[in-house]
Formats: sequence, structure tokens, C-alpha cells
Amino acid sequence: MLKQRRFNASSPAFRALFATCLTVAFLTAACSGPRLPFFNNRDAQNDNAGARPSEPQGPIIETVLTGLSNPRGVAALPDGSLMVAEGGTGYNAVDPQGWTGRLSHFQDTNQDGDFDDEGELTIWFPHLPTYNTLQEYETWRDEVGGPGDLLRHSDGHLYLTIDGGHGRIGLHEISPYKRMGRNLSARGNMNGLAFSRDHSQIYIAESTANALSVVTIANAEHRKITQFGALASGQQSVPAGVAVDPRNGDLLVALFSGALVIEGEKLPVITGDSAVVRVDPDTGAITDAVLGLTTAIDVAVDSEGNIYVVEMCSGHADLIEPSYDLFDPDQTPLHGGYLRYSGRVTVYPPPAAADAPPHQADVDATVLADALDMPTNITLAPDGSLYVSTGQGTPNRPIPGPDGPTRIVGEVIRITLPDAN
Ligand SMILES: [Ca+2]
Ligand SMILES: [Ca+2]
Ligand SMILES: [Ca+2]
Repeated sequence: MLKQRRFNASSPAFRALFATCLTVAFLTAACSGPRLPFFNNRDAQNDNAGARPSEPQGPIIETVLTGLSNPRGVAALPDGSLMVAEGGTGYNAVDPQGWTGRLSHFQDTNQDGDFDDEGELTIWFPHLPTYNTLQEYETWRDEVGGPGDLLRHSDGHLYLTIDGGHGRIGLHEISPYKRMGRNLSARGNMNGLAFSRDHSQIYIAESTANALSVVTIANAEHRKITQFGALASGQQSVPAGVAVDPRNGDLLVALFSGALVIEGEKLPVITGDSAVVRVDPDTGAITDAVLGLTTAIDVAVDSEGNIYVVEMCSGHADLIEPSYDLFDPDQTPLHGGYLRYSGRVTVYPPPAAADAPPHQADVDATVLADALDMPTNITLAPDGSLYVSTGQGTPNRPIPGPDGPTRIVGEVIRITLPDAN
């Protein structure tokens, strides 16, 4: 069943942000500056034509896929179907036939708006690598690696990153006929991918190496664009997502921020230290685009230059020991490192001028969706809607939910902006 809700435009946080954005929209409209998609043609959004102006509607948020295991990259095809990469359960079986990372095609054949009906799922690759960083790297957090970001080329090929841990790493080319082809890069963890505007190259956010690089599809030639330095508290930057500004080819990169140990205390998240930066693909020059974020994990840019940011969570909670049994369904509900149900999607207008100061998330954010459970990836579809993957962590593990104990479930939500065409 299609679960649909409209973002609550009456929440105090939203009202405060809305007031800010109205001011921004008003100021910028006068000088034909950038505008948020949210507020274009606001009058057309009223519930009843002719009635007194009503409060503007928020975006529509729908759950289009549920019951997944760590959905990550989503590719929206021109026919409206989706390709979805899943990181799997994290159970690293000795026999590869037990691996649960997947790449699947979802078609809404009964046209009811979601992809969960009989016959709507076609699994292309059912046994891709999967592992949990808690067990493999003792991170004190429930984090699953496996298939990651996914792109669909204009010629029909797919490009999929796989992080299987311990050297099982690749950027794989997959033909439209379901053949796993070349591995274009076996470098460190490649969390985020984006095509160059002409689809001849793929930009890669290398989270472990704290680098941004580019690979040319034709010859697999690799070039490092830039290396990211430490963030405000001295932690590693951990680039997690990358997007291309279609107006000028600039790269927007989400810097997730790494963990810190201060006086023996493990701090996986430093609130407000995460950022989105703008990178010149030719020179590697870096400028701040959005500051004051927390765990920015992916980014998208629309044709007007509006920047959409996914933050995975707002803090850390309940770090767990490496010996913790993630697969015991009777465990006491624990967050497992990151605060569950505290992720969000926000949007920021393009800079008003080349030398404009960066946006500050605490004052400039327009919230499109919040209280999301550990979102990881965002995809801007050809029709302007946004697909966001949620539910990072061991599927079915007991966690605290907004209404009491619940379990981790991977989902894909669709955000439709009020005036998406
Ligand atoms: Ca359905
Ligand atoms: Ca359907
Ligand atoms: Ca991405």
C-alpha cells in the first residue's frame, strides 16, 4: 500500500525556516537572483482557488519501497522504473551464495504509485558482497557495507560501487543486458558517484582516502582532483556524496566528517561540523557551500542550482561493543552508534553571487523531510522528484523508534516538491 504523508508545514521548526526562506525568496526575487523551487508560483499552491491565501503546502513524501536491506544508490530510469542497489544484511557469509547485497529493477507495473506489488521486482544480482563494519573493523557502530552508489548512463550502462570490505572493492560497469563488466576503479571506499555533464567521466567521492577523483569511462584513466583537509574539530572530512551543478559543471561534495576520540571518549558525530563544499573540477579549488551540517552523507543539485542535502542523523547514541550480536532479534532496542530517526533532507538556493558567503544550515535550511531513520542516498529523478534511501543498519535489529521500540527496515521514499513540473 502506498504510504503517503505531507510534510507538516505547521511545525515550529518549519515555520521558523519558512519565515527565513520567505525573506530570502522576497529579497532575491527583486534582483532575479536564485530562488528555491519550493516557493515558485506559491499562489498556485493554494488549496482552493479564490479562497483566502492558505499556508503553503509542504512537499509530498511517499514510501515507494519497503522491506529492503540497506538500500543505497537509486537510479531513476526514463520510463519511471527504478534500479536500486542494496548493501545487504551485513552478514558476511563464508559462502558467497550467502551474500545478500543486491542490484534490482523495480517497475510499477500496476501503476499504483509504488513498487511493492507482485511481479514488480526483478533481481539482477542477488549475491553481492555485504559486511558490517562493527564486526570487520570494530567501529562500535552498526554500519553495513556492500553495493553503494549507482548511476545510469545515457547509453544504458549502469555503474555501481561495491565495498565488500578487506579489498573487495570496485566501481563496476554493468551492461543493459545484466552483464557485470569492467571494474573501473579498485581504489578505497567509493561512497558517492556522479557523471560529468557529457557522461564521459565519473566523479568519485573517496571517503577513506578523503579525496575526490575522476575516472574516464573510455579508458579507465584515473585522476585525483583534490584532497580534503581536516574539519573544524580536527577530524577527517570523509567525503560521502558528490553531485554536479548542471549550470557550470562545479562539483558539490558532502563531507560527512569522521569520528574523534577525545580523552578516551569515542565521538562518532560532532554536531555542526559537517559541510557541503563546492569544488572546481579542473583546479581542485574548494569553497564552502553549506556549513553547520551534521553527518551530510549525500547531495544533489537541480537545473537551477538548488542544493539538496541528506544528513544521516543529528548525533550519536548507544555505541555498541564489537561482540554485540547484531542478528539477535531479541536484543534490547539500541540506537547502535547513531541516533535513529534523526535524519533529514534540506535544500539551499544557489549562491546569489560568486563571492557570496556560504549558507549556514541552522538559519538557511528549508527542511523537506525530517525524522528520517538513517537516510544515506539521494537521487534527483528526471521528473524532478527526489528518491531517498533510508534504514541504514542491520535489517530487523530492534531499535528505539518515534513511537516506542521498532526494528530497522530499509525503505525508499519519494519527495515530490509542490511545484515540480
Ligand atoms: Ca502497491
Ligand atoms: Ca505498484
Ligand atoms: Ca549519491
